[in-house]
Amino acid sequence: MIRRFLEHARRPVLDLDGLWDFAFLGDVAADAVDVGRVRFDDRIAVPGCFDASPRYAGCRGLAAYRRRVPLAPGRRHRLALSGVHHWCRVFADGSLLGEHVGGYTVFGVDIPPGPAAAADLVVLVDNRIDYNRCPLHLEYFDWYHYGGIARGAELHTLPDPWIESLRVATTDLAAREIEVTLRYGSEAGGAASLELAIQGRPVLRERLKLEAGGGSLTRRLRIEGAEPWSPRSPRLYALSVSLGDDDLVERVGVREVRVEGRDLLLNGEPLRLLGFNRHDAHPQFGCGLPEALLAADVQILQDLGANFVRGSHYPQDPRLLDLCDEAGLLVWSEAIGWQHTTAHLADPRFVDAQLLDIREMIDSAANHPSVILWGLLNESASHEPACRAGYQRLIGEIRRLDPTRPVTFASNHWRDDLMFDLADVISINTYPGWYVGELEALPSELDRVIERLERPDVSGKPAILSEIGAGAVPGWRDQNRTRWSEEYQAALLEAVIRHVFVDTERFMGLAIWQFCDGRTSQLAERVLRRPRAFNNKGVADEYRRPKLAYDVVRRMYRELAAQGCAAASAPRTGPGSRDARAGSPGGLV
Ligand code: ADA
Repeated sequence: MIRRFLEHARRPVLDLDGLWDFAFLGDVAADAVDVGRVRFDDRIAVPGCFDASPRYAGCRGLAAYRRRVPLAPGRRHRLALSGVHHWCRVFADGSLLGEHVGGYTVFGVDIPPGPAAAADLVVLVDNRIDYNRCPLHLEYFDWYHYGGIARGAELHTLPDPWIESLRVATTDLAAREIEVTLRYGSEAGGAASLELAIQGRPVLRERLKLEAGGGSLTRRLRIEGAEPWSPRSPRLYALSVSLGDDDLVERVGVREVRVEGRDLLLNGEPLRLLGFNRHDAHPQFGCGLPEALLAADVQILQDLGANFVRGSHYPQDPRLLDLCDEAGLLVWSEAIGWQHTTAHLADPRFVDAQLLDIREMIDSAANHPSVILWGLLNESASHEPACRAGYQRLIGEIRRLDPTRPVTFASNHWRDDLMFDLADVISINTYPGWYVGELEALPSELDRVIERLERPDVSGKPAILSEIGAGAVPGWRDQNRTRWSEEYQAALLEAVIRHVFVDTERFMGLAIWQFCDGRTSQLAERVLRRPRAFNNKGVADEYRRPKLAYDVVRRMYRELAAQGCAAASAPRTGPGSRDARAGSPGGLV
């Protein structure tokens, strides 16, 4: 399933997770493949990544997935796919239905009404790096690009009319008022009933006249007595919408996020974000993580005392966002990107692919109350005047699609960034004590960043230290406490948290790089700086086994959370929590 709950009680939806017929075709062009003649000689799991399995480890090429599905003759069907990496072409009984560029997002491909009662769905999936065909996944990025149908698949039988999309936003927190915008499809239009219910209780009933070809409608309603959503009380309400014979269930968190001066306010309370950067990655699952692992990652983040996670560096799995909604974990969701250049920002193909990624990210993630920030273009050339038009275009699209959330981008050009005026929140990536300077100089290096944040162009905005950290090869303990040792990483992160949250107060948030280790690119110039061909800056290894730094960060984050910082999550100390075993955390200072 694409979400953690059933989105439809009436619309027929077939969950296509499970084993699909599979064939790895290798270095062939998709145009040269006759999908009706592919010899499917294997089976592979969806969700998942074929190149995370031993048999296809490290393979790059074209792969074919096949699944025979029942159809309702005469009805329109939609194949919903989540996270296909990272280019695909979709067929039904050999007829081309469509193709898609970019992994990490949810998209649909329609099967037009016809007489057939069943069909062979074939998805050609390609994990080769090809800028001309897919400019979003590039080899130099500092993470490994797996291939597959990574996050799930469903087959929807659409009634007429059908619900195309649903957007929910809090419009008046005090009045507990939400705005519901529904886009619908309809072949011929005509009369249809509309009903909205909250927690099963009808709150709106109307008889509508729908436009032929489809349209949209917006309604506002109050959830009387609703408890606002927050990290301490992540209260969700089921909103059921039915239109004609179709329906859709969404979960609503009534909450408001906005910038006020140097604060990021959640329901009027200033936030202090205690967080991590997290990649979707695991050695055995690639970027196609089972729900149980997503749930475990959220539990670990809570155990660490975190209330915030940056989904670096791409749109997040809807199942993870559902888990964050339930846990009260705050999320920075960003479009895919990594150190893009002026050439990329000047290339219409790149900008168009970015616009698609942004649109699909927001369509899929905008209803999640846990998502409090939109980001894009991680560490790209925001110090180059030639990139301004690109930044304006992409940030403008984010604001057009969702004016309710603040926008930011992680800059590694804090000295000479030219785009800070376009962001609501200033986010800085910097690695003193790792890439530059020694650990002893870290506080003074951060003070230079803070001085920059006092300059008039940014002094009135919230600031997040969106990346900082050090590598530690798992298990490497070193009496010399040198770089790559667990001791060095623990000492550096202690210095970071102390300087950011005890010695100074300019940053309202910190996202440590990173939650856990993850495989990176196999490019020689990358690997030579990445022991094991992994990014080793996790406070845990790739199997989520804690390093020395884990308990250091956990103690300090929990202490900060316990100091009652606004809206910080209450770390779960349920049975079996590490507190029960490790004793209460020592003092921060
Ligand atoms: C950058 C980048 C991260 C990662 C990190 C590192 O800040 O945004 O994705 O590559 O550096 O580990 O060096």
